[in-house]
Amino acid sequence: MIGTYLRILTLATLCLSVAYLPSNAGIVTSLDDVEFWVGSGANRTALVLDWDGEISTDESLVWGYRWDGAASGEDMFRDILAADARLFTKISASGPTGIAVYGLGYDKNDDCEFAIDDGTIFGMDGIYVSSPTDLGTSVDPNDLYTEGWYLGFWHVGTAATNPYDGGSWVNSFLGIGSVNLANNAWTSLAYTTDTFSTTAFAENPYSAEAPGLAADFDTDDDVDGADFLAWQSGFGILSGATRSQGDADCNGLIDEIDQQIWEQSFGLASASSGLRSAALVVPELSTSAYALMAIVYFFFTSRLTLRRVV
Ligand SMILES: [Ca+2]
Ligand SMILES: [Ca+2]
Ligand SMILES: [Ca+2]
Ligand SMILES: [Ca+2]
Repeated sequence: MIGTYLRILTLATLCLSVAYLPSNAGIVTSLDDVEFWVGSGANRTALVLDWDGEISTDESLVWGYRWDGAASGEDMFRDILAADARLFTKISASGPTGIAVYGLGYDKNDDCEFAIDDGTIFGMDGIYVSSPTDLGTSVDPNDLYTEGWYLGFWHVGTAATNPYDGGSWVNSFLGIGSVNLANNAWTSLAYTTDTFSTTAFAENPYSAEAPGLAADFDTDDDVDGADFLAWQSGFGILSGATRSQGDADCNGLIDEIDQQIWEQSFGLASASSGLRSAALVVPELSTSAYALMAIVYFFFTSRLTLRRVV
C-alpha cells in the first residue's frame, strides 16, 4: 500500500502545482499572446496558418517556436506538426529548397476524428508525403482542411517583426523550407485560389489551443476522477477509440499512455468551467472521495500490471 500512498501524494502535489488554463485560445497581437509553444531556446518566432487567405474575417491559428542556433521554416513546421496532434499536412518530398506544402488540416472540434475524403493515411506525426494535389476536403465538416497546387496553393510569407503591430508581411517567393528563422520574425501560410497571388497572408490570428485538457473525456472543462472513470470504461479498445472513451492522445486505442496523460493533467481546469483554479477546486474533494479514487486507481493499475505479465 506504500505505493498507493505515494500515488495519492503525487496526485495531491499535482493538484497544488498545476497551472491555470485559459478556456479558449485568445486573439494574438504579439508573441506574448501565443499559448502553444514548441521547442526550447533563446529565440522566438511564430507560425500562422490561414485556411482562407482571401478573407480576413475567418480566424487564422498561431503556434510559437523556440530554438537556438540556426533553424529553417521546415524545422519549425515539422516540429510543430509533431507536437500538435490536431494538425495534419500533405507535403512534397524534400527537394533542393526543402518541402512544398500541398495541404493543411486541423481537428478544429478536437474530437480526435480527422480525415480527408481521398482516404489519406497520415503518419503519427500528422504528415503524408504526396505528389501535387488539389480539391481534397475534410470528412468532418467541423474541421479545417484545404489543399492545392494547380487550383490554389498555400502561399508562404514572412515578416521580420510583428505583422500585427507595425511589421509587414512579404512574399517569400519560395517554400517554407527556404525560410531561415530569425528571432521575433513571423511566418505565414495562407491558402488562396489565386495561384499567382503574392499577397495572401494570414490575418485575424488566434492562438492554437495548447494541449492540457486532452484527458477531459467528459468535456466539462476539467480533468478529474470522472474522466478517469471514462478512461477505465474504455480501457482495452484497440482501434477507433474516441476522446470521450478515454483516448487522450488520439491514436485510436486506449491504453496506459492515455492514463498517464490523465494523471499528468489531473486537476487542470479551464476558465469556462467556472472553476477559478485547479488548486482551489480539487482540494474541495472530500477525504473519502480521494480515498475512493485511490482505491479504484490502485486496483486498476494492479490489473494493468498483471496484463503486462500475462
Ligand atoms: Ca483568412
Ligand atoms: Ca474533428
Ligand atoms: Ca472532465
Ligand atoms: Ca490513446
